[in-house]
Parts: sequence; structure tokens; C-alpha cells
Amino acid sequence: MNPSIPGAAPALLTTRETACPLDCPDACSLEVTLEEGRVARVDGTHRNSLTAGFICAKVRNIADHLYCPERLLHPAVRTGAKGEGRFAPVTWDEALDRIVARIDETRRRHGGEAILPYCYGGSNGLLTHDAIDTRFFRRIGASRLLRTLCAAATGRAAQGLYGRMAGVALEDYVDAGLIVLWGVNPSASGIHLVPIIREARKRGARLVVVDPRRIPLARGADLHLAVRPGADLPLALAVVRWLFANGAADERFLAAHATGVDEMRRRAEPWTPARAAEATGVAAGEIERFARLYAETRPAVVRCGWGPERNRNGGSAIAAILALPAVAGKFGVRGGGYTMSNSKVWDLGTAVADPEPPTRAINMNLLGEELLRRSDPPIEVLFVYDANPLASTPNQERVRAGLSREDLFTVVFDQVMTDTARFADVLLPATTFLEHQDLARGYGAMVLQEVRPVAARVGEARPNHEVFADLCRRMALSRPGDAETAAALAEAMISASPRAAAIRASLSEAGIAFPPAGPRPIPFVDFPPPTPDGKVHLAPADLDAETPEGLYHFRPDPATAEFPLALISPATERTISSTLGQLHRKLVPVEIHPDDAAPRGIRNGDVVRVFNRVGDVRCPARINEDLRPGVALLPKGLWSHNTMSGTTATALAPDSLTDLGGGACFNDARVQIEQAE
Ligand SMILES: Nc1nc2c(c(=O)[nH]1)N[C@H]1C(S)=C(S)[C@@H](COP(=O)(O)OP(=O)(O)OC[C@H]3O[C@@H](n4cnc5c(=O)[nH]c(N)nc54)[C@H](O)[C@@H]3O)O[C@H]1N2
Ligand SMILES: Nc1nc2c(c(=O)[nH]1)N[C@H]1C(S)=C(S)[C@@H](COP(=O)(O)OP(=O)(O)OC[C@H]3O[C@@H](n4cnc5c(=O)[nH]c(N)nc54)[C@H](O)[C@@H]3O)O[C@H]1N2
Ligand SMILES: [Mo]
Repeated sequence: MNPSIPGAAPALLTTRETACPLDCPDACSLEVTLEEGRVARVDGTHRNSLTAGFICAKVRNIADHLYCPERLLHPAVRTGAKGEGRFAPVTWDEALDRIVARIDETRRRHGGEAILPYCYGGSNGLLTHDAIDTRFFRRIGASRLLRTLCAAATGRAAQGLYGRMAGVALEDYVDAGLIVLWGVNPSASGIHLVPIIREARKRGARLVVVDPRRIPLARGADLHLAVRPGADLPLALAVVRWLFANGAADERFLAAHATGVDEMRRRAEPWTPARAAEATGVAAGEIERFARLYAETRPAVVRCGWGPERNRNGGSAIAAILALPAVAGKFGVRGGGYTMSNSKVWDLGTAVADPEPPTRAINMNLLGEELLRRSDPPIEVLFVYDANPLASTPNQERVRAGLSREDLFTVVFDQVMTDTARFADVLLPATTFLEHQDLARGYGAMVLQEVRPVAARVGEARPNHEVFADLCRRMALSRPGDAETAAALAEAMISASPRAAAIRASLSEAGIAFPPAGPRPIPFVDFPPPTPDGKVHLAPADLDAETPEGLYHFRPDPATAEFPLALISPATERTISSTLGQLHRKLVPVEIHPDDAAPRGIRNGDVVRVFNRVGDVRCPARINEDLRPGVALLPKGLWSHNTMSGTTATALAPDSLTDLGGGACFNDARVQIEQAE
């Protein structure tokens, strides 16, 4: 009996199993409770052992996202000015016909390169990008997008040193004697590591945190190195130097398993503790204490995050951090080594087999500039999906100016009315991972899981593969044998694996599959680095050639007397990048250290102006002693409604690129903060 309505029939509750594909290392296994096809409740299960039966508040409350008033229910066309957000609903046929007509005309007048697809993390599911979308854009000869917003520098460095080897399983941290959290904040960005660290500490593990702020896990850590943003490279090189200088380098391991040892040693040589202290803002004695603790403890594991990559030195910094376990000989035992991203442990194929056309490549971090530059051919059609560039792409004001171009035809395919969607000419409504089929692969947890359409679709929303298959058909680009359904796309990926039969069987029996060496492989025991010679390359020639001044070259802090404060924009526990931002409408403060607030006359709650040469943000201030002095913080993923100026941290982020991989330099934002009248 429904207690609220006397006499009403009991609600029909059913539960279904699925998995979370959102951009997070953990890839939780889920149980969804449905009430008449609508999501009523979401819980974690134990199928992915890392999930351990609990999930984050974001996904627990994901029904709020599915059924929010901002949800896009129908295709629509713009009726107001760009950015105003006024639209009139149309049918799918009308919307897609309009897109096809504009693409046809653009190809005739300027060629396919005048069309730019723009997509990033969205739902991180394997079938929502690099699938039929890629087939479609390749067949129309569109410009290619370099997907560099995140993990470009880390990916390049990890590939160069270890061939993207699988790292230490997060569950194995319980076996570590020392855990180093380097530029990573699991309390927000991957919560299942937190109880594992607590358990390890109970068993006696030491904990070191390298972060410009006192993250929650830094409280009670054995050592917190509050490094200046962008200065991880000299810190890691100083530890490398110390290890060699103090007989703590594992010469036997290095001789057997590494190349580039002498070169790395040579490049680390100038970084005495004193010199590193100057560059990093960490006392020389603390650096030595860390080096000694690291040298003496085994197993020791470094959990390397994405904080150290988002600056001019990002690639070299990650390379130097990942070199540490090789130099100190930390591999070869459970719980020893490093964890970066485990996304490449799968031997899957691609969902579409079309060859990459030789069209121009555009770095997504330069979107604003590319839209405004009127290159040849100019970008005439922008197709945004799985992304919210106005919230997440550097140099927000240029992105906004680019999106405002009257002659630009913009398609936005999203689940909700984002800040970017307001600039669309045509809006297409997308399903969420609870409404469509997909494959979820963790980049911490080493699991592959089926994502099932458990809930009824909201409005007329459609999944990416359906929409791009429809566009292919309308433009007569479909070919016999093309995989078109989610099941066929998944099969195309799986069948390319030498272990296809096992993966297929495991997914259909249990909804989950594991990589060749299982969910908890031990690096250097279960496999060597997947480099051509099976060795770790500490100074690889390709990375060296790619970095403008050579690998491990330190570029000094970009602060000036005019813009002395480093503004960082880390993840929060309430959103996933900017996804779910429509649910959080409060003003968000910029955080500032008391030592920086006092001379500026700034008190808690004051309205301030945060500015530099690329942007300007007005918002409240919050005094926060957990920051390193000289560092301010405004989280990533905010929407225009979260500040008084409608601009966010992204407006203060320069569109300069990392030393490797063409990555974004969000944390190279240097700003001034003053009271706003
Ligand atoms: N200032 C600052 N900005 C940052 C960062 C930073 O450190 N500082 N970090 C960056 C990082 S780490 C990342 S990964 C990027 C992320 O940047 P984006 O990839 O742009 O991620 P989101 O902003 O979350 O936007 C994803 C959008 O995809 C939509 N979406 C989800 N699933 C689907 C689907 O199946 N189909 C379609 N069509 N749409 C879907 C969501 O509703 C959402 O609006 O942001 C970067 N931005
Ligand atoms: N809830 C939630 N979870 C997420 C996300 C989210 O937005 N919300 N985003 C997902 C995505 S896209 C990603 S890429 C991952 C990111 O996961 P994390 O790597 O944890 O990401 P961040 O929060 O960007 O940064 C981590 C820490 O780096 C610190 N930091 C900033 N600059 C530096 C620096 O120069 N050096 C050092 N040592 N530390 C620095 C910050 O203070 C922060 O505490 O999380 C994923 N998980
Ligand atoms: Mo990211």
C-alpha cells in the first residue's frame, strides 16, 4: 500500500544491475531501483570489488539529473540571440535535415575541414565517442580534433616511459608500507581509495601528500609537501638526485629493466635540495625527509593524479614522478610501483574501422582562437557532443566570442541546457547512461562492464550512436557491414581482442570482465612494460624531441608582480567536471589564504574580483588556511550561474599548452584578487 495515497495500488518496484561510465577512475557497479520505469534509487554493489557496495553522492542522486527541469526533451532550433537560450521544439526529422543541409552546403563551399566535431569526456562510455560519431566525421572529411583537455600530458609521459603499463591496483594499496598521493584528491575524485588508505594506515602504512593545499587526506599524513603549483618537476628530480647520491638507487633493477638511466641522472644532477626548495617552495629538509622515507620503505606506491599535469611543465613532471619507482626499485611486489591511468590495459579494438583521413588536426584547447582566427578554411560548423566547452575549455572569453559568431552554425547534442547549449543553432537531446547501452571501463579499477538501458528514455532523447547512424544514412554515407547498434559496436571492439571469447563470456555471464592478468596484476611480475623492448625508458628520445627545451627542462613560474597568485581549479565532490552543474545553483567562492587576504583587506564573504589578462571573475571570497600562501582556488566545472560575473576559473586559464601532448594549462592561471567596490 502506498502510505501517502490511501487506497492507491502499491508502487511497482524493480531492480536492475548496471555500471557507471562517468569520468572517474572507479567505474562503479550499480543496482538501480525503478518505479514504473523511472529511476527511484541507485546503490553500489560488490560486482566491481572496488565499489564495495557504496557510491558517490553524485550518482546516488542521479535521478535529479534525469528528471530536472533543465533536461532537454526535444530537438529544438534557436529563436533568440546566440547565448540567450531561447529555442522552439522541432521534430528529429526537421532538426537532422537542417544539420544535413548546412553540412552539405559547407562542404560544397569550403570543404569538409570547415566542420569541427568537438567532444570530450561526456559520459566516458566506450560507445559514446570514437564510434559512429568518428565514422560520420571521417566520411564527411571534417577537421580532426586533438582531444587534449585532460590526460594529454600524463598519457604522453606514461606512454613514453612505460608504454602505458597497468599500474598498481587500488585494492593493493592495503599492502603498501608507504603511500604517496601526488597531486590527486581521492576524497573528491575517486572516493573508493579513501577507505583503502585508511585500512593501509591501520596496518601501519605511512602517508605522504604532495599538493599545494591540505586535502582532506593530508590531515594526519606523515608528511605534506605543499608544493607550488607547476613545480613538481624539480621536486621529483631532487628525489631522483638524492636516490643516486645516497646509494638508494636500485642499480641492479635499472641495469636489467631500464634505459636512459645515465641521461636521467645527468638531468637530475642540478636539482640539489636547496635549489629544488627555491623552485618548489618546499623546505630542503622536507624534500630530503621524503626521499629518505621513500628509499627506506617497501612496498611503496605513488598514486599520481592529474594536478601535476595541468601546467607548462606537466609532461616532464609526470615523467619524473613516474620514474621514481624505477630508480628506487619499488616494483616487483604487491603494492609496489605507481598508479596513473589504467585505461590502456585493455586489448580491445576500435568500434569503427574507418581509416583516419589526412585532414587538419585542431587542438581542442585552442577552440576559442580557432573559431575566431578565420583560418583556411574557417570553421563554419561546430558540432558539440559529450562536452561543455564554455565551462571546461581554457580561455573562456575567446570560446564565448567564438560561439557568438553569427555566421557559425553550432549543433549542441547534450542531456541538459548547458551554458554551451545556449549558443546552439540546433539542439539535440541525449540519453544518459541509465537510458542507453554502453561499455564502461575504469581508469583506476581494471574492469570492463556492461552499461544497460535500465530506465525509460526521458522525452525524445536519443543515444549518440543512433543519432550519428541516422546522420550517416541521411547523407548516404552508410556502407554495407557498418556496425550500427550498440551491441554491434561493442562486438566490433571485443572481437578485435585476442581474448574475445573470454571477454564475451564473462560480460554475458557476470556483466563484468577483467584484463589478461586479472583485476589486480603486479607490474613487472605479471608483465613487463609494454614497450618494444620490455624496458622502462627514463629519457626516451621521442619525448625529448617533442618537448620544446628537452625532457625534464623546468620552465619557471609565470607569476608576475601584477598577477602574483596561482589560481588552481581542482575537482569537487558535487559535480563531475561540469556535468550535474545545473543542480548546483549557489554562488561559489574563490578560496584565498589568510596571508594573501589580509594585505588586500579581504574578509570572508566579501565580493571580490579575480582577474588577469585573459579574464575576470566576480564572486564571494572564502578565507582558507588549507591553501599554500600564494595559491587561490576556484573549482573546475562551474557554470555561469555560480558566479556574479557569469565567468568561471576557466576564464582565467590561459590557452598555452603543456610541454608534452598539447595539454591544457589550467593551473598556470596567475591572477590578482581585489575587493570589488
Ligand atoms: N578550469 C578548469 N577547467 C577544466 C579542468 C580544470 O582543471 N580546470 N579540467 C578539465 C578536465 S579534467 C576535463 S576531463 C574536462 C571535461 O570537460 P568536458 O568533457 O567538456 O566535460 P563536462 O564539462 O562534464 O561536459 C560533458 C557534457 O557531456 C554531456 N554528456 C554526457 N553523456 C553524454 C552522452 O552520452 N551523449 C551526449 N551527446 N552528451 C553527453 C553532459 O551532459 C555534459 O554536459 O574539463 C576540463 N576543464
Ligand atoms: N567528483 C568528481 N570526481 C572526478 C572528477 C570531478 O570533476 N568530480 N573529474 C574526473 C576527472 S575528469 C579527472 S581528470 C580526475 C582528476 O582527479 P584528480 O587528479 O584528483 O584531480 P584534481 O582535482 O584536478 O587535482 C588533484 C589535486 O591536485 C592539486 N594540484 C593542483 N595543481 C597542482 C600541482 O601543480 N602539483 C600538485 N602536486 N598538485 C596540484 C589540487 O589541489 C588537487 O587537490 O578526477 C575524476 N573524478
Ligand atoms: Mo579529466
